[in-house]
Amino acid sequence: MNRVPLEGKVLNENARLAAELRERFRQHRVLVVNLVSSPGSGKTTLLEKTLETLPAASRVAVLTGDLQTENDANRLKRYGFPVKQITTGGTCHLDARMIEKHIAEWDLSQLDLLIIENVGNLVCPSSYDLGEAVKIVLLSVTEGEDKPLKYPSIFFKSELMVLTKTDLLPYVPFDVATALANARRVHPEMEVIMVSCLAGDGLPDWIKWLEQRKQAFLAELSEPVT
Ligand SMILES: Nc1nc2c(ncn2[C@@H]2O[C@H](COP(=O)(O)OP(=O)(O)OP(=O)(O)O)[C@@H](O)[C@H]2O)c(=O)[nH]1
Ligand SMILES: [Mg+2]
Repeated sequence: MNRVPLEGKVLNENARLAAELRERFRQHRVLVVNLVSSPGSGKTTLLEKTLETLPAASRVAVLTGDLQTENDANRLKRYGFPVKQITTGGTCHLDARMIEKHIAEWDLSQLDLLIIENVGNLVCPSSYDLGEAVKIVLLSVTEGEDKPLKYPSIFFKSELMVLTKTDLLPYVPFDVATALANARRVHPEMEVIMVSCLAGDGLPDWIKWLEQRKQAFLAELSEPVT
């Protein structure tokens, strides 16, 4: 009976904290991106390829969320950048409090980019603001073209859809045009990048997108407040 009011209270508290975090990230000029997808769509693999590609002097850090295990952090730590695992226990999403706690030891003035890999889930992460500037949704070609229509909230809130595992297209009945049309039915301005982390296709486009988004973020910061 108290479920709805309690849920509302939790979300309000999260929104308050996320707004504080967003302000801190803006003050320190750190672009924060929140990667969301179903389990196994290739978030960590895309991050491995990203960290492998970025120059060693890049001021980037990663938080990665899962219910259990340090597996993803261990995969990502190999590239020499600061990485922390957030294990949520049973919770199906990250929240702003978890982000605040796990960045506490980091000096934000030493960072330009913070990438958050959310818990694999297309539903719950959509409701929890983490103070990020950008949400990015990944959809792999093995999941079906209909996912944007079935889980519209996260596709609506994401600026970019990364269509992953394109090397598998010859082996699965997945129609790219239909998937893109579905994503744009939910979010007409959706940007799309197609990547294969296995073959390397599209990875330069992804890195370029991140760089351009960083420049756009810095330009937004220098605009006068109206
Ligand atoms: N064929 C193919 N397989 C891929 C590609 N990217 C990732 N995979 C595989 O997909 C599986 C899941 O990849 P992960 O990167 O662990 O996926 P994730 O989204 O981080 O998974 P969770 O963190 O558990 O939600 C692994 O077996 C990867 O090797 C790709 O581009 N092509
Ligand atoms: Mg992962």
